[in-house]
Amino acid sequence: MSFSPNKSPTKAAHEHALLLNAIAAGANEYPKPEHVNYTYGTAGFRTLATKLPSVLFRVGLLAVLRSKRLEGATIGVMVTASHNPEPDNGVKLVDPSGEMLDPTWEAHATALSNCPSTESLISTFTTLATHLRVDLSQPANIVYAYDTRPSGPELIKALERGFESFGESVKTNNLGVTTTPILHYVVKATNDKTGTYGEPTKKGYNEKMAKAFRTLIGNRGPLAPLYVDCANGVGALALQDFTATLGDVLPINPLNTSTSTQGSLNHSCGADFVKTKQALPPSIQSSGVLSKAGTRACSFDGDADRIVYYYLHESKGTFRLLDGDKIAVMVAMFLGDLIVKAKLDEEHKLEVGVVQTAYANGSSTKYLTSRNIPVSCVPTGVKHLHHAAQRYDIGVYFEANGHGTVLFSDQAIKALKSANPQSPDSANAIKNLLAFSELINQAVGDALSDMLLVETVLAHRGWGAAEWDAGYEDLPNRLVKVEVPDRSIFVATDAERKLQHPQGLQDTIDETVKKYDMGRSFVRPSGTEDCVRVYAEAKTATEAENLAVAVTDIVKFGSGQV
Ligand code: G16
Repeated sequence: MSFSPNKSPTKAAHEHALLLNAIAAGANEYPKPEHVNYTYGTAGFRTLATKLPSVLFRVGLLAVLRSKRLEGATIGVMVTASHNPEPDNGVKLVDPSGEMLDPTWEAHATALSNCPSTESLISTFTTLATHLRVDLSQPANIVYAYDTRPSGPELIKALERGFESFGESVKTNNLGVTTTPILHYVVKATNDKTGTYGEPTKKGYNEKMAKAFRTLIGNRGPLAPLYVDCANGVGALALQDFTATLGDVLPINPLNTSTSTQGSLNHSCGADFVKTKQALPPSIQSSGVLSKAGTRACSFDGDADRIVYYYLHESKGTFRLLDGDKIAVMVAMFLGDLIVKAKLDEEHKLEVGVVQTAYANGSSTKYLTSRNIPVSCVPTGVKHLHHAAQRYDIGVYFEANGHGTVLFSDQAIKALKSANPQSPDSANAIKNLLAFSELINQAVGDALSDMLLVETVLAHRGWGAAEWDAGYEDLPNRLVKVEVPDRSIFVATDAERKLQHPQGLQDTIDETVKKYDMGRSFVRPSGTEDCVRVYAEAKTATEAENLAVAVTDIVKFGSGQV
């Protein structure tokens, strides 16, 4: 297909025809594979990398449309499949504030990706540009990055081909191989009109984190050494850069850093492995590094936006997990205490709230609510948690899987900056709260920033991992991935705590749950993997296991497998 630029009567029409020709040429180079249906899921598109080149080209087009629609504001594109295995890859868009793409645009991404031919892509693109009132003559600015997956560079070429269709109106900044949270940071910092968020570079990120951490640690350092499982992913590279900036306040021993060993990414290591298996990565188990009493370790996931901590019980030697719930509880309690110490005036009083998902362990929710900390429950996906957390003065959000952060509202920052300290103690608390707002990534969950947050709170409390763990005891739980022929028949509602479809399945689940002491279970389709997830918790490990098995059978029955 071709458009005729020379016959076009105006300069704009001429340029439009050139653009459509360029898009058509790119679309011919990156045709959509047949029989694949793409969905912009929990964290963008995610599937086997071999199925993604056409999607990347089309996401390139959409990123430019979004930036032009927002008068040239910088949009981010991250190529990663985070916790998924190495043959998968994925892509997601980042809005100018550093947050996930506006959900109303997800449908446009899905529509473009599923156009079966070059003609339908041109037609959908043109309709979108008109309906969304995009002025194509506006400039566009894009910053993009990718993780260490071997498929990354080829997919980046397809993405760039999308940008290039628009000629010189698009300015791009390729950050290269970097973590998802650093990309979010750079997007936010680039668009920050006040110029106070930080320099929009990797160096700016490292310096901002290191400065806030040093302020908060004060003369408490050097801290006890920490082992960090980098999931053989990009977190290993980011950690190396960061420690070079930080110096020896926090001695870090990186583990699982083989970013170029084929097949090693997320394989038997990383945050998702540890959380799902509730066990040490075998490499850490066999190294014996955790056997010395009081030693703590943490695991990042493949793109370093999640973190979980763990240690071995001093006398029993058993594995003890300190997951996203444990982080949220410790951090919310600590920030709450700091607010009390800050002694702010009545009209500047600040409230800490916590946002969780259905995966949050029942014990964590009970612990928070019994201490009058407001807790809200939202569907899985950082985009949902982030928005809910923005409703609090200080909103702590964490998924149990270790994905989360703490948001300080503009009012909270203003209140802290304008506060009149009543004593040296209150001045110190105010100073520390402001330093936390610098240390914690305000755009998205960030393993490195969260690690520094945890280390700071432990240092201030004078705690080791065991003291942190002592707050409450998790209810035993099990998370199961169930492969079904078509996960789209499973539709969840009520913050994903209930199944709406297939009809009748929820009643059967409810009947089953009743048979278990303190039982709770829910089922939802994954938005990142081709499976349905079953979560079960109960009073004992055996009951949690049995409940998970029973609900898994119900899911298999509902999907027509038995
Ligand atoms: C992504 C999302 C998380 C979500 C996880 C699993 O994490 O950002 O919010 O919890 O997927 O989602 P699902 O259960 O729908 O597959 P990541 O670390 O893979 O980007």
